Amino acid sequence: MANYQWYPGHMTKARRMIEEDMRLVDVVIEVLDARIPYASRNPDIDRLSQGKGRVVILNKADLAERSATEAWIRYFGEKSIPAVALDARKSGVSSSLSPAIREASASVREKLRRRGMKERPMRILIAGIPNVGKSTLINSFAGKAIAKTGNKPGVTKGKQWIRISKEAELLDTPGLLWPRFEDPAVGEHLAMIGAMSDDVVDTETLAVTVLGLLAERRGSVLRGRYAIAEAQSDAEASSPADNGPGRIDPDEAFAAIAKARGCLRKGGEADTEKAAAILIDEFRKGVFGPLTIEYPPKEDTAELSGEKAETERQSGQRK
Ligand SMILES: Nc1nc2c(ncn2[C@@H]2O[C@H](COP(=O)(O)OP(=O)(O)O)[C@@H](O)[C@H]2O)c(=O)[nH]1
Ligand SMILES: [Mg+2]
Repeated sequence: MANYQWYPGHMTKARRMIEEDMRLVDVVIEVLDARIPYASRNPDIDRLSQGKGRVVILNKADLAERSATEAWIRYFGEKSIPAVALDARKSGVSSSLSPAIREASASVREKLRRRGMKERPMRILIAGIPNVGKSTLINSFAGKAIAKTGNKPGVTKGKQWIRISKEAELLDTPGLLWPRFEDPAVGEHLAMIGAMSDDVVDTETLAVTVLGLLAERRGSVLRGRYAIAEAQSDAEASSPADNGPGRIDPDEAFAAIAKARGCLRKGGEADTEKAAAILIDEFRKGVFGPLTIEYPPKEDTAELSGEKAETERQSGQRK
């Protein structure tokens, strides 16, 4: 599990290492979490990977909504970055990725040709913020290919390459990137999926956020799972957004979860803190089904169903 905090020294080291690795490669495969492709994206990646072929992987696509992932693929496609949805734990990763890698490396190959250099395998770096599945992806790639090509004296001292096909080899260590810091929604979304150290976020605050998302998007599953009663009155609702049919009072919800799971303190009182932790954990495991937290900016909402368009509006995504 990711357990990191991005204090400045940490980030400086990551930046130095990735800049070093970038010099060695032709193609950068940027791994994102398909549930939060915006929050899991490094803010400096465009600058860092200038002149390189680019591929985006929307990983953990098994935990995201298919239609939203397709919208993200179109979004990156419009920026001329081939994007591929993936479950990095599954087999067949290599064949799902090869067309995108070929597409991304076309201009690099062309450049080599123009300079009169001979054909060689494209060198690839897998990069991303912690916990998006970089190591899993490398293992899936390597599982098939395995043959490490060894050090390349002079050029890539200390670096191991994994030959994945006649045309491509992969740097065996991933490039670690850092997330955005300036946007508080980013921190929240990273915390929701567990891509952030849990000791930098308050469990109950996070659980209220998760509860709000689930109430809005998976209300009946949520109620059914923990036997949470429908809110009787919304007289005490503090904002219009709380007034909808999806409204669930957090205190009542955590009490219900505690009861459903037998979380009691010594005196027999409901342990709502434990209930909050259970909710977060089950959400992260995907027990509420595939759920995308971030949609692409100004995706043509006419294409989405009314419900999804509404969801997009309500969840306050970037315009
Ligand atoms: N559901 C799901 N889990 C994944 C996927 N890829 C990786 N994981 C899990 O995500 C966690 C982090 O993966 P890891 O490869 O260590 O991420 P890294 O920090 O980017 O190297 C591990 O528990 C993986 O099993 C995926 O496509 N789907
Ligand atoms: Mg790793």
